[in-house]
Amino acid sequence: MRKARPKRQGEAYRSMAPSQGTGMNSYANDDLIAAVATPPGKGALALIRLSGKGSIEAAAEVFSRPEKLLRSPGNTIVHGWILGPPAGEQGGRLDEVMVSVYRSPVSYTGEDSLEISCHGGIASAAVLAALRHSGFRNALPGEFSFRAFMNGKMDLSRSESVMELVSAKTDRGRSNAVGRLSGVLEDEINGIKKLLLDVLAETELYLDYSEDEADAAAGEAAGAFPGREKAEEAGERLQKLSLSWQRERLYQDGALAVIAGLPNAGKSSIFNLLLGEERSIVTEIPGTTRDWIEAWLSVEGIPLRLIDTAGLRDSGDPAERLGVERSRELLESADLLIYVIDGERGLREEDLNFLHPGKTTILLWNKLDRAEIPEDLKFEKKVPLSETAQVRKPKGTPVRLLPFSARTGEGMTELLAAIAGALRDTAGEVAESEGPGLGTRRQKDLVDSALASLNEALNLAGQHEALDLIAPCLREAVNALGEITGEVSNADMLELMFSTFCVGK
Ligand SMILES: Nc1nc2c(ncn2[C@@H]2O[C@H](COP(=O)(O)OP(=O)(O)OP(=O)(O)O)[C@@H](O)[C@H]2O)c(=O)[nH]1
Ligand SMILES: [Mg+2]
Repeated sequence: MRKARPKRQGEAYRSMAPSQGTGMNSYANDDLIAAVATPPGKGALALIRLSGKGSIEAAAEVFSRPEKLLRSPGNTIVHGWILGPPAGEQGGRLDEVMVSVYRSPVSYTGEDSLEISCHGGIASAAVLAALRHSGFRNALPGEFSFRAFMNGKMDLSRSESVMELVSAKTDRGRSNAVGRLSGVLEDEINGIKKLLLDVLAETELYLDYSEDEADAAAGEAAGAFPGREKAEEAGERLQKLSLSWQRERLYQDGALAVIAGLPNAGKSSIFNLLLGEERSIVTEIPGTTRDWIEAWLSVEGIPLRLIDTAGLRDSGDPAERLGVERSRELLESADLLIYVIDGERGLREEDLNFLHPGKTTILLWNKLDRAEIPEDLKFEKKVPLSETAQVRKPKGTPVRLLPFSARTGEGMTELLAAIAGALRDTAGEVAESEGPGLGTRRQKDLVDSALASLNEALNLAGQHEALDLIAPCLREAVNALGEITGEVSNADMLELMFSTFCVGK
């Protein structure tokens, strides 16, 4: 278990000017809050979360065994019924529940809290209504996590990872978020900050000398910037963190891959094979697919939005023409193009017209079971198209030609590896590098801002500028890092951040 930070951040927050909309339900108040934390709809069980000073007493008012609840120590569970007005034939019983009791400060929010396990669907709505009657208001999105942050239970980077965790699309995305939740990023940021604070302390030591001494010190340190090595190490670590964002984003948000090609090439067959189900209609008639069809899948932990499109050709049929138009639009926005060649018919001039220079492309030679790749087309992976296919395409289009058969499944392993490889390449060389990574755009912007300030400090030092010019840059870098963990924060930023969370979190 990590130790909670001793400082109660809420005090500082509350003393700040409140944000404009100090509406009744501002985050910065001590109301009793309640929310259903499980998804809405029919379900065997639902979980209602409650928090706030006095929440156990307020919940006891609608509980069948109030004394038992009031006497319960923290981290215990009490069985009973939620009672609701108006008392009906069942003696006002609304639902049979199990109530977990947490006592401050040992709870997620740091406040007295409860979790009510009730029945799902309309039962949970009735329980929530009864709780509102006894003084709870509906929690705002992310309000439980907001209170956890305010009460020093976790830093901002870990609060953000809670949201990343519940939105993760693949196991890899989940595992990256869990790393941040367990404090990997917080530790790295604090480590870098410690280096910079050391440098700053040394710098300020020189500044604190009287003028004469300062001259002497400056003479001694001529050309030398105290703590340069530490500053450079901090710079390298910040750079690594900044680069990690592309990798993390790939695993969080995923990428768009579009399967395109001439009619009848086997696009829908390949789409179905990748999904492992017969989602898209396959026939031997060219022009079968009209509307594009999409599905999500995980390729080596990368969430991939895969789209099957209408075969590209000029058609007199208005519906097919519209389908082809959509295919072209999708092709434009794709991160990756999986272009399918009908091996039986060979590579045609039309195929080459549809290949996008500059677009990362995997070229599939499909129907390998019927036709081998002709000798003159056997070009190596990643060879610029223009050199091999003798067409007027700008050089540099990375094309990988893979032999494939949707009928036999040959080439499937290679295709999956090529998709993951191509996407990692586009996410930058560092995609596979290990170490802590950034989880949000906010963190990335702050790391970049810290890096810019630090580089400025190093530049000034390189030009032998006075230390009192360098010190403010270092301080700015330290402040930017403090914003990542939430040590330095402002009310509007916090409300904006937590409002993107889901209700009940
Ligand atoms: N022998 C063989 N036939 C294939 C292969 N892949 C697809 N086919 C056949 O080719 C025909 C067209 O396949 P589809 O997957 O519908 O092709 P498509 O590219 O989606 O076609 P449109 O939607 O019309 O653009 C079907 O009869 C498939 O069974 C393959 O690898 N080998
Ligand atoms: Mg099709």
